[in-house]
Amino acid sequence: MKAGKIIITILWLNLFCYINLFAQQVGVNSIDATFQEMDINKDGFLTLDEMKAYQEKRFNELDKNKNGFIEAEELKNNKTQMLEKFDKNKDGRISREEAFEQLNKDINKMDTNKDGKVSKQEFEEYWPLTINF
Ligand SMILES: [Ca+2]
Ligand SMILES: [Ca+2]
Ligand SMILES: [Ca+2]
Repeated sequence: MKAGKIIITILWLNLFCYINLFAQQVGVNSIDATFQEMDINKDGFLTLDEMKAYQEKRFNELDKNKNGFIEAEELKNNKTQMLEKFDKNKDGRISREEAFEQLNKDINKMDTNKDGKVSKQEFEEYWPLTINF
């Protein structure tokens, strides 16, 4: 096997580990199931409102002590990645504002054809990097 091929294989493996971590965190097994759950009006696209509603739901689930923040101990195995990504003011917890700010950024990145909504294909391509509370 050529070096390039090995590197690509390793990258893919990493990607799948990453997907797995998020799937474990949100308690779902597939990208498809998550997309279906997020797509409230079932038109095959995700809008900011739909994604916000989903994030809000996940946020409430994760915020076990209901103090309006997600703390490290409320996150499971991928807490360092989640915290690093979301915790902008570095106080060791994720606020709703921080979560929403990140969601906004993620949607802009996901929406590669810039039509203001996220298609299934765009979602799948971006999934490994996505918020997915
Ligand atoms: Ca929709
Ligand atoms: Ca909390
Ligand atoms: Ca914070």
